[in-house]
Amino acid sequence: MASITVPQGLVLERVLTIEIVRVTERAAVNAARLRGRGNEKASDKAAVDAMRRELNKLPIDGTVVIGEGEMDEAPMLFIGEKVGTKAGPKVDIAVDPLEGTTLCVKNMPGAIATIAMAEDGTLLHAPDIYMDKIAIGPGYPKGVVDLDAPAGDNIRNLAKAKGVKPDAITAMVLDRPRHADLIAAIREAGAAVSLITDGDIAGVIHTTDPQKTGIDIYLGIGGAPEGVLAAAALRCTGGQMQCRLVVDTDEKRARVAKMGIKDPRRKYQVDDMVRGDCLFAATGITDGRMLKGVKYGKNIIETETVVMRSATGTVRRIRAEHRQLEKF
Ligand code: VTB
Repeated sequence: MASITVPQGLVLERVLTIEIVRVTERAAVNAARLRGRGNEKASDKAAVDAMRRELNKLPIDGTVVIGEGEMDEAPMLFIGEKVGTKAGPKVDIAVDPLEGTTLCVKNMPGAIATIAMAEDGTLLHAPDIYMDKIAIGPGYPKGVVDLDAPAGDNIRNLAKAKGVKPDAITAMVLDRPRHADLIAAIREAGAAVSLITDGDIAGVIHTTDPQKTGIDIYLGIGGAPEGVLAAAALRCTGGQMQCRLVVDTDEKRARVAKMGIKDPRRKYQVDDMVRGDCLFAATGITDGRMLKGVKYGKNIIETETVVMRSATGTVRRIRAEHRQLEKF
């Protein structure tokens, strides 16, 4: 019988892949109970409490580096919070227990519960400010798009590399007034714009499978924590992403410095935001393009999760039927 070999010295043991699925499943199920109820605070709290409880059962010595806020605001899962049983590897944790709070409370598509786990000291410590982002999927030559190039050039270069006309390219962008010029420039170049109201982690991940999602490129300004989580997913699947923090006030400059970032204008690539081995998982809360939302039956709860592992590039989709409902 062939034996299973586990690479020696891997900090993120394979078994943690299934363990983080449990974490996002619980957060998603708890948040989904409050779908469509219009209560942002309660929905967030439901996801955060469940995620924290599950994280604290894991055999890891974890530190939250991307969380619900800075310590002085005293939220759960604050940046710097220690999680896990300590009986395991030292890891960095990035969480967004309810990505797309508005989507959840309005019961609109695309709310997810998400987490990334990485080797100790390898995740970018990003403050909760804005970040300018550009992302494309795997299979393109390095540098085919650039955060500092005009949007039209990026669309044309991407189209050329894909072997299509710009009118066959679709760009995903957050629907915000700040993106009016960006959207106009993309359309001017001939490409289609797919607007989302929230949820740019999924937005970036869509670019990794354009054949299925119809999204070739993600562009625009969203949250920096979401940027790091998306980078963790791209580190597993391949693909390119460039980001830069939007540091436009003295207050933000101070927060960036406090996080230990020396150059606030730095252009980050995927490997600068996630430097080591990592795992990424997301469970659907509401139905979305990427994941189905939580379904409640009489004696069953169903969830769908995508989980990725950078060491092997494996992407798994896990549809779970939960029958022991007390655990939620
Ligand atoms: C961004 C985006 C997120 O909220 O943070 C956005 O990255 C907030 O942008 O995915 P606004 O301040 O313009 O609302 C999300 O869409 C959801 O958290």
